[in-house]
Amino acid sequence: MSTSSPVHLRPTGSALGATVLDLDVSATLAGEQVLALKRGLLDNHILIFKGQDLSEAQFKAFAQYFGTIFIPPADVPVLASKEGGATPDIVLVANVDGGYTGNGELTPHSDHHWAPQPSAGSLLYALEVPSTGGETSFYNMHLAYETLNAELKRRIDGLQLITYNPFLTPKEGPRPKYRFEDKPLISPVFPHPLVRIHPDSGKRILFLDSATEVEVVGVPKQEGFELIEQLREHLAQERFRYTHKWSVGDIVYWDNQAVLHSRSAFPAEERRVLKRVSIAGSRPF
Ligand SMILES: O=C(O)CCC(=O)C(=O)O
Ligand SMILES: [Fe+2]
Repeated sequence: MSTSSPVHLRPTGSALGATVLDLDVSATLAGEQVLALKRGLLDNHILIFKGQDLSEAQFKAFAQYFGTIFIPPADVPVLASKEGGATPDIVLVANVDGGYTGNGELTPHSDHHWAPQPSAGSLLYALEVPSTGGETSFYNMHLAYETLNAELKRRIDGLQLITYNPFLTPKEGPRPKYRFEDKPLISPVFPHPLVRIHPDSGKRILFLDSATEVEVVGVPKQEGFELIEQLREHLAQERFRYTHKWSVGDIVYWDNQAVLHSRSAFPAEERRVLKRVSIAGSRPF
């Protein structure tokens, strides 16, 4: 049954994010409600829904108000890709039951950054949460861009960045954060602007993560490395961040075109079970 009560948002008070008050997203939503959520996401970059109880079909149906489900090209592996490249619509993000990502820390990243058309957004739905740790932090990358000094903005506007696919590099050993060697390319690479324009809000976004191996196109290696180090130090600041402490029934919907997210570690002997749906995006510009 559709309902047309207005959508109320309560900002987190941090650099980004708002909680959507009293909305059951298992139901068919009214058009005005969906539009209010889409606008709310543009303004706040992440939306938090509390106390949800959804079947997988209901979770997918809710997510699909915001777009079709992300499917990478067969030769661009991502989290949960199977042999041959197929991906599930719903990714089990869990340290149990055959899920992905284990219980360790995850560094700040934007999902599918290395793909030709990275996902526009992702939704995580919490089913089981640990007593401590396993918090997810989100970083406002519009604010991170806007707070750079004018000279640095001028320097990076117009640069292209290659983010190398971490699912095509060896899992063992230290992972480089910048590509110095002219290693043979083991995958198709898709340079994207280091500063992208958000396709819906028009805001400028620093489109760089914290730790994946990257390379600034056409810039000498040492200079590119130092530039990226400087930007990574800048973006990690507390003032750009909101940290979500999960409760069972929470859904967080974030805009991969505007934020990074990271996760703190949690005890291996506790269960943490979330389900994720990612929404298709367009080529960054
Ligand atoms: O486990 C989390 O909190 C986040 C995992 C993650 O990066 C993702 O689901 O995209
Ligand atoms: Fe992620």
